This record gives sequence, C-alpha cells and structure tokens, in this order.
Amino acid sequence: MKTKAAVAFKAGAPLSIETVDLEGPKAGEVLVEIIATGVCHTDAFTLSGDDPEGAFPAILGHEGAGIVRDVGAGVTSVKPGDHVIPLYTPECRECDYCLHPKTNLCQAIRETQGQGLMPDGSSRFSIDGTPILHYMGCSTFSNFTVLPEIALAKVREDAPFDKICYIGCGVTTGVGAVAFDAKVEPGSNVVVFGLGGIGLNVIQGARMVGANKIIGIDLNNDRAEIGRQFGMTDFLNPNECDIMEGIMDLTNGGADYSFECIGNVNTMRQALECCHKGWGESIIIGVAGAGQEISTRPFQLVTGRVWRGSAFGGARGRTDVPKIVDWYMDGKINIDDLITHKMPLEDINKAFDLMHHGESIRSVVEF
Ligand code: NAD
Ligand code: AHE
Ligand code: ZN
Repeated sequence: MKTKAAVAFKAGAPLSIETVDLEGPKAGEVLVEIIATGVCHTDAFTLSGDDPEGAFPAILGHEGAGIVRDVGAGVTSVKPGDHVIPLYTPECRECDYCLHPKTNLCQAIRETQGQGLMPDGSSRFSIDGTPILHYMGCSTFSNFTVLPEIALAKVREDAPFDKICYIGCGVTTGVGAVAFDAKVEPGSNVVVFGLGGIGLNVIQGARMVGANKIIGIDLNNDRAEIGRQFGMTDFLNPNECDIMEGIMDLTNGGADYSFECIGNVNTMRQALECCHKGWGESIIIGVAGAGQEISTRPFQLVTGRVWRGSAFGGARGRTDVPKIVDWYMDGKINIDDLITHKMPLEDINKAFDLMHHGESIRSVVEF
C-alpha cells in the first residue's frame, strides 16, 4: 500500500512529506493506522545527527496512537479495529529482561530496532524500491506503519487519540520515572531539571505521589507558570541565581530525588550533586549526544548519593500503558494542558521549530 509520511533523508535537514510504499505485516506483525503523534525532543536529537544510532533515510516518530488495520500470521493479542499505542520499549513477556523484576528494558527485538529494521532484518518502508528505515520500532510520522505485536499496547476505545498519543513517550517517561523507577515516597523533596514535555510530567508524577517540595529548574521563565499549575512549589532559573545554593536552602541540605530532563551532562552533574548526602537519588532521563560523558567526584557516591537512569519511565508497556490511559481518563493526570500546539503532517517541521524556540511543551500532529 501507499502511505503519507514525513521522511528524514539526512541529519540536520527538514523532514520531507512523501508518498511511501509500505509492505503489509508479516508473521507476528501488525499494520496500524496512526491517528495522532507527538513530537518528542528525542526525535529532534536523532534528526540533529547527535544520536549514535541515528541512521537515514528514516521515518522518525515514536509517540503515537492509532487503530489496528491488519494483522500478520500468528498475531493473537490485537485484532483489526483495536485502539493501540506503539511501544518503543516492547514487552515480549518471555526474554530474560521481561522476566527480571528490576527492568522494563525488553531486549527481544532491541538489536534490529536500533538498526531501523523489523525483527526479520528488513524494512517495510520504501520509495521507488529504496528502503526507508524504521525508527525506534515505531515510525509514527507515517499515517500507516507496521510494528511487531509485542510493541503494541491495546488501550480503551473511548480515550482520545490526540491526547493519549503523548502516553507513548512523554507522559509515561515522566510520571513513570517517579512512580515506577524512583518510587518517590510521600513527603520527599524533589528537584526537576528541565521543564519541557518530560520534566512537567515528572512534576505531575511527584505531585501525584505526595511529594513535599517540588523544585523546577529551567532557563526559560515561561515555564514557571505551567510548572506551578502542575504541582511545582518553587522555580529557579540558573541565569538568575545560584541554583545549588537555592536547592540547599529550600530542602534543608539537598534533594531526596532529582530528575535530569534536559540531556546536558553539566546539568546531570548538578542534579547528582544537589542530592542529599547519605540518601539522595538522581535519575537521568535526558539523552546526551554521541561522545558525551558524565563526571563527578566519586566522593559524591561514596557519601551515599545514588546515580541512576530511567527509560520509558520504567514502564512495561503492554501492562502499564493501558493503566496510564485509565489515570488520564479518570482525571488523575493532566495531559490536555501540556499539548500546546496541533498541526497536520504537512506542518510537522513547525513542531521542531516551536520546540527549539521554547514555545511549545508538546506539539501533536493529527493525520
Ligand atoms: P524539551 O525540549 O521539551 O524540554 C527541555 C527543557 O529543558 C526546556 O524547557 C529547556 O528550556 C530546558 N533547558 C535546556 N537547557 C537547559 C539548561 N542548561 N538548564 C536548565 N534548563 C534547560 O524536551 P523533552 O521532550 O522534555 O525531553 C527532555 C529530554 O529527555 C531530552 O533529552 C529527551 O531526549 C529525553 N527523553 C528521554 C526519555 C527516556 O526514556 N529516558 C524519554 C523521552 C525523552
Ligand atoms: N539511541 C541513543 C539513546 C537514545 C535513548 O536513550 N533512548 C531512550 C528513549 S528516549 C525516548 O524519547 C531509551 O529508551 N533508551 C533505552 C534503549 O534501549 O534505547 C544512543 O545513545 O545510542
Ligand atoms: Zn520520546
């Protein structure tokens, strides 16, 4: 079949709207009509050329929601008409990782996914016979896409696609990092570095679990008001104050938990070092480019601070994503106010411009 898609032909260039050939689903695969997709900073990161796994030409996008239109042989967990959210972190429920209680990082298809290929080592997308790569196993910047069955969460049918697409990455990453990975206790003091599409979800996650102080850090003062709306108690701008001093004063000696939601190795160090001696934990969510490394004095760890990371909020997608959709539908989390812009696929490059200029929290593309 033919599908409309935004194609990334090379790093650093705008996406190009193309009619792409799409092969139908093979065994264990599913054809999904994407109805809406968010644009995450990770899409911009890969498009910039900084992603060591970035390969082109590719169809980016990993924050979508849509409807199953066809299934390949042997598919049993979804059927045509089902509403689904694509999962860049699949859940096969069989690999050593899925069977281990401490991780959500299913490895069943990780190798081919990182190469932009389906599990059989080929691509379903092409233009004039030239293969176009998949991205993060999702390629949601295409109106139709093919995914492995294990990379689809089936969700309730009354949930709006233009909102729940954001659960495909940003919402789950932020709220899940607090609830599933860090397991922040009520009364904790929390610091969030970067109040964008991820950091604001960390803030609402921290409020949901009953945190005490929720301190937001951003260079953009426009983020103060929306941060407060989502539960932030204090805002610090590194250009206007010494944030380390500010955090120490507000928390009586350091954060119980900090979350880095920028992708900058300098703020990652600050996020660790603002943690309370003896027990503070810093969780890295931000993704840093090829060649970047983090550093700190080992004494920071010797004296009890913990450095760790979180991918997709620690969520096991097929199990947890439908629950997060319920949280949204039950009014426990707010998604609507974080979606600041909507556009058709033809205007997707505007979503990247808005992000780079700090004007959007989340842009959602509707097909
Ligand atoms: P975003 O662009 O929406 O937000 C980034 C925020 O950081 C902005 O508000 C910006 O003003 C602020 N910022 C930038 N530099 C800063 C600095 N030096 N000090 C303080 N604030 C600064 O991005 P996003 O979509 O929220 O993504 C954030 C990061 O999380 C990215 O690196 C993204 O790739 C990563 N991410 C990781 C996961 C995961 O599973 N680990 C999932 C999604 C996104
Ligand atoms: N490809 C990059 C790493 C990118 C990365 O860390 N991705 C996160 C999700 S970001 C979503 O917006 C992730 O899930 N990582 C775990 C994994 O297995 O990719 C690189 O550095 O090579
Ligand atoms: Zn993302």
